[in-house]
Amino acid sequence: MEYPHVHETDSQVAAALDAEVERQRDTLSMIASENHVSPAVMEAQGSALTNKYAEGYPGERYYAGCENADEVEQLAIERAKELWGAEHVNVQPHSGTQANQAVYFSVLEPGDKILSLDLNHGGHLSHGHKANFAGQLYDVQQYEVDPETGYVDYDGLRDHAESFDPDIVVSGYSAYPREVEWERIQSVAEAVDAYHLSDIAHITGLVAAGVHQSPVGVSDFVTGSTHKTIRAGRGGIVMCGEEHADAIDASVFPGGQGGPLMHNVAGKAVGFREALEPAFREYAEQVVDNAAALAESLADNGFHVVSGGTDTHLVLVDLRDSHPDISGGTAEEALTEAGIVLNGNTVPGETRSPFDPSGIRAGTAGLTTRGFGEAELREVGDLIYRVVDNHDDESVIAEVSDRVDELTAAFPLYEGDDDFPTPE
Ligand code: DSN
Repeated sequence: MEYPHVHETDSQVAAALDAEVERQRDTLSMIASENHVSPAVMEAQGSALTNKYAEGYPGERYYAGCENADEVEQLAIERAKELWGAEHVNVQPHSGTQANQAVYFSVLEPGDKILSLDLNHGGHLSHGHKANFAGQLYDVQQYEVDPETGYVDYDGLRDHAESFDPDIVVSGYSAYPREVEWERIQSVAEAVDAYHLSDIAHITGLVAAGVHQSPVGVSDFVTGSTHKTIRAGRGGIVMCGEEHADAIDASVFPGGQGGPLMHNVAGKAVGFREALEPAFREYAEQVVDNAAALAESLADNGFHVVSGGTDTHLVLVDLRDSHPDISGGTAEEALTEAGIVLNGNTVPGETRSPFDPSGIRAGTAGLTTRGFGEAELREVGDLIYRVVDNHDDESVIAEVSDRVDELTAAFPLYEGDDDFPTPE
């Protein structure tokens, strides 16, 4: 992965771009929201479509010269419909948060009520945290996971919905390791005459591959991001039934955004094309098997794994039982030094600040893209425990770092065409 023209024009940015390729190659990328897209997706994202303004939708643009933008956006839409089975798809949101914004703007008025999962229990900022526009514009109350099991407290959610009478119920999460019972939450939303938004940002790829149940056709709105487990170009997506199509489109543009980022829409189209290949289903299954192996290894080592395991691509560890004196931030720092990149994360019943929380969250989408299997993930679980348990011992960190070097060398990234097979 080389940037000869950037080198010619701007040596400072070129150096940082090169360093980023090296960083991704030489470390274990385990931030649960990240992945490594294919060179084809990268090329599309770096294409001439970055120059094009295309406000509007295919066939109905406000500017001339949109015939190629139309082609690309239409392909992205059709492929998304095939992947997720949605009646209507909007591929223009710049991110998952913008996708959620489009849904809120389409059916809520300021002051309306949102019922969503608490951020500390696995929710997302855009589900109504007070630091986000959603928490500032709307009246938000939050449900929680069961403190004993770590699973969504579905009965508590029903009681809460009956007392709060929300206008929209939000399901789908950012740090929740279990499959979501979409239909159960839909029945709660119906019982209180609320809309239901399912945000599958983290699990778009697992749902597309059929590895997880789909909320499409169950919930009123399904949003997602397109660069996590689905491994396409960066951005967001909204899916809904035909009855909401016009409102969603108007809410994305002109309601919430200006010109679409057509180069990213091209990256989405190419990534969706890749995800339609049978190999993608194998990839998604391996992501989940790898996460289960990681969870088992972390638990066997002595960590408290929230909910006792995982059904998804991610594992959440609450450090308070095994390492009460170590924060997620301290663990994150020591692990980064060893070449294992994940994030400190809040946990259910959080007692520390979100800036230095009590847990760590790790995902397997990126390592699975590199070719890691369950044996490697079990070893990575051992390495994570060793580093956290010896977070201030430089010799242990150096030893783990050497092993990370061996693992990354055995599973190369962005080095040759074999890393990312071309679809037939
Ligand atoms: N920042 C993403 C995550 O890590 O979950 C979501 O926006």
